Amino acid sequence: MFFQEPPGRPDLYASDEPLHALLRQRLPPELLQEIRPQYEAIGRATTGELWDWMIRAEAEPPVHVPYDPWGRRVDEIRTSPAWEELRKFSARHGLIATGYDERLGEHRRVAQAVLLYLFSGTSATYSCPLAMTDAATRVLLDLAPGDLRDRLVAGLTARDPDKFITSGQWMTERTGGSDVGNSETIARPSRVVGDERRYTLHGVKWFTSATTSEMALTLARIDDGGTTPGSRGLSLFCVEIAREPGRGWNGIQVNRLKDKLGTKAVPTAELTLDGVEATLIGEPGRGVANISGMLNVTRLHNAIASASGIRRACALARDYATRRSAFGARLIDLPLHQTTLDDMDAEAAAVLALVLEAAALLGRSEAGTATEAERRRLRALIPIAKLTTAKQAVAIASEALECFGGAGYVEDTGMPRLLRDAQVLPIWEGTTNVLSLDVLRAEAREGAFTALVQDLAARAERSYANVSAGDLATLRAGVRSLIGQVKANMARGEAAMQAGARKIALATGYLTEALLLAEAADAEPVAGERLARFVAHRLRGPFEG
Ligand code: MFK
Repeated sequence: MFFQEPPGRPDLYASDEPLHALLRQRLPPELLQEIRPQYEAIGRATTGELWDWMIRAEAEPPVHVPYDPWGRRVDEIRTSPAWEELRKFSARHGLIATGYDERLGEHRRVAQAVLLYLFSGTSATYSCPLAMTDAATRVLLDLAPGDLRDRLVAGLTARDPDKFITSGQWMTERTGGSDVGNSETIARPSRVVGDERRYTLHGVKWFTSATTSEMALTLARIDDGGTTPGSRGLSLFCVEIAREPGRGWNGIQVNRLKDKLGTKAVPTAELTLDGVEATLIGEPGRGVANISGMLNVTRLHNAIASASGIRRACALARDYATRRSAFGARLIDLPLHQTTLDDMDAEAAAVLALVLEAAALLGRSEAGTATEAERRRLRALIPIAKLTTAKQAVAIASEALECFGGAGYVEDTGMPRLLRDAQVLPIWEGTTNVLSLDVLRAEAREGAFTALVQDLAARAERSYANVSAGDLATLRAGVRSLIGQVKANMARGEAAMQAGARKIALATGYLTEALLLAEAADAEPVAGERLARFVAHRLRGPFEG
């Protein structure tokens, strides 16, 4: 009797050749030598404990216990022991700490991005609390009163699992997740403690991710006898969540957990804030501007999660193709299936190249070594990287399921989870359309898109080893066409610019990926083959060769 062999558990570091090449390109040899054992350890864990925790955390989703047996409101959220193991693993491997390790200078964000990239896809979306934890760290370091900063940052960046804490991000209200300016939560002044201005918060937060975190950043409208409407009335607050065992949370009620399409292990809740105490961060009325640093970090994390999910999907599909036979041959030996897998791998490499470029720019910006043009380029690249890679993550997850045939559609193979978990990536942290419009605003405010396109144009004019004349011509034509479309939209006015923003943003994302693959090809012939595949698959129309 025939039984199909399931896919194996590929080591996601050892088997990732494009990553090895990019690491050689991006990190100085001595730093790479120092950090490589961490990458190898996470790669091994993707074949072992991470994989097991991922399965267990998904199988034991969070449970909300509103009352104790005697009727007291306790609002406990119980998560799987595996979720806790993922927290400890994150601390031990410095998944947040590395991004703040000053010793690494401008390389800190690339070094960290690779850790996260290796971890994320096998983490049951523990990448979500990590994204928010990283973002909170950035905001507290940049804006928080000294006492609050000193109290929390050490925990957020701890490598010791006993000291490591995580942060939530409570931004979305019933009024919507994109148009944050309509938020209704009110902040009433309560007291001053040292250098901290404390308020009590009153309102409903409709989506709060990783709700079991020890702290959260949130927005509220200060009411000191009246409130200011719109985003100019919103201020940023830090809630330190005091949970007394068996006695609920101070001033926070959990209305219910969200029943989501995917990310089943992540505790996402609807909360009523009923007088919870919070500390003001930054100037009153600057809440939306003050969360922007946070959004840039979480959006980069989102792109990393996309790259990681894509890579895992490709690795599983390729592994399966070595085990599954049909029409008298292993799938891996069937030319059309081989082409499909190679195209997927080329796209995975392109996405990773884009993610590491954004991480490199963020690292340079934070270390103070970025030029003014690089800072502006980063401002446009982050939303473009987020929106482009998220769309690719959904497409590749879908393709990977198809590579498994019917088994890809059956829950207990674990494959459907790839697609469900990918689908959140274009939605949270700014949808494709919201981010495309963000690029327009970044251009209007600081010429961010111009800086990005100038860089692309300069890259397209270079010559590259291992890149065919035809591919280079396509890239050059792509940049010219992009500039032409932008000019045409501008000439037709604001509505046309908005209507065309998504197409422009995605085209810019794909072109950036392709030009980064060209750069990689300079050092490595096989990257030239990946570029050729990516150009044929993504940049040329269906009737072009
Ligand atoms: C694996 C990864 C996991 C990630 C897990 C995350 C789970 C958490 C789930 C969530 O929290 S999902 C909710 C996420 N929500 C969003 O991402 C919000 C999406 N909406 C936007 O981004 C809108 O564009 C925005 C709310 C910012 C629009 O609001 P406004 O009030 O119309 O903003 P406006 O006027 O454009 O900008 C206000 C200020 O912020 C300006 O500064 P100034 O006042 O100094 O001029 C802007 O320049 C600044 N700003 C806005 N966006 C910025 C920015 N600055 C830098 N970077 C940005 N991205």
